[in-house]
Amino acid sequence: MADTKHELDAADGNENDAAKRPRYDPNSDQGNGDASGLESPLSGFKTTTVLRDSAREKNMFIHGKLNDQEAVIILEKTPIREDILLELFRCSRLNLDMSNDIYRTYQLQPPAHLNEIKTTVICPATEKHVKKYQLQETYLVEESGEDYRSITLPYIQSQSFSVQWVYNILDKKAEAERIVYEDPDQELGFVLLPDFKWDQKQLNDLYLIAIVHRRDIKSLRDLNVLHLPLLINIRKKGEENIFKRYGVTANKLKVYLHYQPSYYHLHVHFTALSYEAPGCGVERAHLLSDVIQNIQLDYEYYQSRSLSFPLRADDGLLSKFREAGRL
Ligand code: G7M
Repeated sequence: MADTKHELDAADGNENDAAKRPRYDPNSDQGNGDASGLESPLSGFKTTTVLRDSAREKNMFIHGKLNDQEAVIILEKTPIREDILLELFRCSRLNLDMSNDIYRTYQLQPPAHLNEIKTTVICPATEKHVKKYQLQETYLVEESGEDYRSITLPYIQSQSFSVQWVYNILDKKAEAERIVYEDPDQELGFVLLPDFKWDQKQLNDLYLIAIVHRRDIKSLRDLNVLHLPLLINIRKKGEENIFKRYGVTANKLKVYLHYQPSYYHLHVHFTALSYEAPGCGVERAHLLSDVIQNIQLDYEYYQSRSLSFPLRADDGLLSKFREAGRL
């Protein structure tokens, strides 16, 4: 565990270095900066609407305008870490709320650096981003191989999110300092790095993604026997390197692909086994080990089998399934 702690501290160090850069520019690929001593880059943000919030998950998704551009901001309170407890109890102010017999409740006001809110900014945000974070009714769709070719594929070719952020990672134009491991082989290789949902401060919500170097595989649907070496390589080296860096063994990991994914460039999710990450339910997540075995049993499993997935009420793909009489 000592190693793990060391690595997490090291990761923090990298983030702090990055945070020393002077000014946040919402349009720059670097996209991060330290607000200390400078006007907050978010001070001009004007809220249009709160798309979603959860008291239980302690997060809020907000749509608004940042410097006249459409933006989505995600605010999320992060878990309390054991390693900050000493400082938290020593250095915070305590305001008593109420006292009754042996019971007392307080408002504890920690020093600013122990009271951070993880903040994700998407700017300029497209209408699709806004919809993605809005609370919506969802419907389960069962897509046959033929449905994929005649309905889904033409739709995603015309509509899907840009994967520029993925190419920036592969080309080392963004997040290069966050890469945990890279296998540079252009056929079998991939880049493993923290998902931007993970702040890397604790292991219980560990979340990394492996992004393949190949640019011709959109999703699970494209995978066949020719891709087995790639998938086996990702599983083996992904697990090995997560163990090396974080001390988390393969039997404490959930390794899976989303179908449908949000971004149509093949990537694999590695999360802590006990962490209920968004999108890890049976209606969307496909365990990598199942995917490998299914293809070993039937080389064209993912071209021929029906796959089910949820679609939101306002998703254009749902309308396409309706128009085709498939709902
Ligand atoms: O499988 P699906 O397409 O739904 O998942 C994509 C994953 O990529 C999600 O878990 C996102 O949190 C993650 N992600 C999305 N973006 C835009 C970024 C990014 O810019 N950097 C990193 N590191 N992860 C991202």
